[in-house]
Amino acid sequence: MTKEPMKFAEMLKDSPKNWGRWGADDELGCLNFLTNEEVLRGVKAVRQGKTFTLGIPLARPQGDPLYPSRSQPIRTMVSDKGMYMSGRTQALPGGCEYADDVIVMYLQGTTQYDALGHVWYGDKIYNGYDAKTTIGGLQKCSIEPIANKGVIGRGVLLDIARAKGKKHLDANEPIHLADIEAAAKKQNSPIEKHDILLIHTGWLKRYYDEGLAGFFPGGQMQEPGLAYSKELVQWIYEMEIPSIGSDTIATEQTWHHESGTMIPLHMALLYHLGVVFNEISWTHDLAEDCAKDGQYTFLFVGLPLKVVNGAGSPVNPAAIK
Ligand code: UVW
Repeated sequence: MTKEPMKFAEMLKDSPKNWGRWGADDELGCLNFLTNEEVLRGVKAVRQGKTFTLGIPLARPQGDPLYPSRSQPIRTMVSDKGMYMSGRTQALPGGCEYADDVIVMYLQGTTQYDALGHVWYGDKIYNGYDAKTTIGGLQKCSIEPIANKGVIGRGVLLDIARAKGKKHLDANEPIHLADIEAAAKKQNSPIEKHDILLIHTGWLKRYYDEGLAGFFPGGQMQEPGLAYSKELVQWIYEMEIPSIGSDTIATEQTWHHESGTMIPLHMALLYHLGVVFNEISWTHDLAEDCAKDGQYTFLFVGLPLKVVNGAGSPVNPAAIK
């Protein structure tokens, strides 16, 4: 990891910023682009009624794909048949018995949304709020405003793996603007202003097919994904893209080798522009279907939980074609 935490200040000094664009009290960022008209544009993309849920299985006994510093979700039964059999719990009047369980997990520990206050450099978070507002819980730019609004609009799947003729992208493989444009052209699905982008790399399927050896080659996080460039950032800014998701943990190429930084797009897009990141989405089945019927656009519905002061939230997004 870089030893220069402020490298981003220099690297991104001319990068576009949306701070103040929607007022000094904004906590929604580019979700402000998702007006009622944009929801209707998403609804118009529904032509077949096919629904794909994009959440991954949560809290499997053998573990889930996670950012390496995060621990696995723990789900524990607090009421089950055993409680009644052992006489520690009595059935309700009438005979009703029930199962209850508790889960302890990172809010980013499964398919999830990042809050706009999730990442920053220096002393400010998105829209110029003091980074000290994150202490003890996000007083500003938590996941709650995003959850209150919902991420709903026209989605487009960009099957970068298929466009490159691969089952999955390689470790550290960058996705450039030219790759996005080539995939959109190949799929015959031009990207429109305010589209919610969903990037398919095939990387997440490696976790389930090959285990940790394939997913963390050499024990390292080396995900492929969107690669930082001024050109890509400018395009996302001009296209007014509200949200980007993918089937990787970071939604971007983990390492930007040219600058020696990690996750610079979290800074240039989420932190500077307020683009909302959705991560660890199961895009495989959707991608297979899109390749069969040629329909790569859909109504996208992403509804995180209203976690008060939360830095993120689990979600089970839906793509409805
Ligand atoms: C970090 O990269 C720190 O988190 P995430 O990928 O969940 O946004």
